[in-house]
Amino acid sequence: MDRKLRIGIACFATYGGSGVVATELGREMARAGHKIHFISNQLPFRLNQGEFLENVYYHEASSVAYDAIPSAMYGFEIASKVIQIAEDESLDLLHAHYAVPHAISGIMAKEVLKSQRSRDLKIVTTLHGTDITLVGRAPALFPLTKWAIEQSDAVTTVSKWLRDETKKTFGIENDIHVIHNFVDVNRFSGNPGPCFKNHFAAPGEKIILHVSNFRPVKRLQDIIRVFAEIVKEVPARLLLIGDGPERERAFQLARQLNVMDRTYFLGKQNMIEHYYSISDLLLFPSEYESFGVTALEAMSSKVPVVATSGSGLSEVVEDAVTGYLRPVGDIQALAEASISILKNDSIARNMGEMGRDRAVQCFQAHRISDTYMKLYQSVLSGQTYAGAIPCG
Ligand code: GMT
Repeated sequence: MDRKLRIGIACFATYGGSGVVATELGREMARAGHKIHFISNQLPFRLNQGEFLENVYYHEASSVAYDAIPSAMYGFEIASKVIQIAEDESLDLLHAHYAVPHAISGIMAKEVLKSQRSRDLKIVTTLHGTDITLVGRAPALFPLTKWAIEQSDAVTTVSKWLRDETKKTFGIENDIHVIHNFVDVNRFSGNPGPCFKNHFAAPGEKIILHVSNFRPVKRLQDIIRVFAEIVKEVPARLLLIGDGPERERAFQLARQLNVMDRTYFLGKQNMIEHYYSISDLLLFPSEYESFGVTALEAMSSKVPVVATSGSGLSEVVEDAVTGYLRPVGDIQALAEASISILKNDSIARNMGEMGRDRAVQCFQAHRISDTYMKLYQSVLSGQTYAGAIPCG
């Protein structure tokens, strides 16, 4: 099908994996000539990078504040905006990223449009992780989340692990397609940029990086503990990029373990590729990750990854090849794995190269964007989607 599509994308605007994936996917499709209409309550931050983007539109859901109603309006505002844009822009489909509330809002909009006999707006829902493992499964939201998953015209998850969790948690019998996340391998190339190692480290010191939203699931305290073990053996600095609820506790622990003078809390940063390009290791000891875009960005930048086993990270990081996977909370094992990489330049280089190869072969943006496009086309033509076999 050569026809260019009109696609709405409902996603979160602020820092976080699902918003990044949604925005980068939309940009990739816009480059291929499809008209992409982003719908959110703020300009998504990856759209806000100071460049002109052809075929990209942004529609802000208006916010209605009323004292008697707490913060529950966002989902309704998105649904209303979807109805309006579906009609004004003749959308072919809406791609909802994150079940709560975007998929629910999308299905609400679909029902309204159906009742008005306006159009049959197809809804493709991508589940990202915490929408299933944390928010959507909470009893307060369970029935609505299950309804949105079951009513979507197609559902995807960003890993096999998340597909299995979704089926188990919600008892879903319909097909759920696995489409892995992706990375811009040109942007995350590991090539030197304007940021130099000596901005942070003395000659001979290693740089360890962590990037996240500092939520409890990221286990920031484990990062500080592992780092404190590492510096007993290897001179190193820790760069922490991001911000969130665990920052203060991490601060305190870094002081308590006497590593504060070697730790940089850098806050939220936009040009993170420059930090990857000076790093020797990414530390990512999450309790679980449905995927872990950060690990993939590190691999694409030739940075070995030490992460945790037992979740979607195992579909990204190849244990003993592109880094190491160790049990959640096992500080000693995570530290030993890190030290073995930091002490051996040839292992580090080899893992970095293998990570880059894997990112290029399996997780390039255009490959994944083509897969989504095939899914859209089968939804629009009413044919069964054969599914793509995820690489790796
Ligand atoms: O917790 C986060 O990291 C944010 C969250 C989000 O939706 O923004 O990330 C989830 O979606 C990302 C993109 O698909 C995945 O790479 C992350 O692994 C996933 N987070 C968790 O599963 C904890």
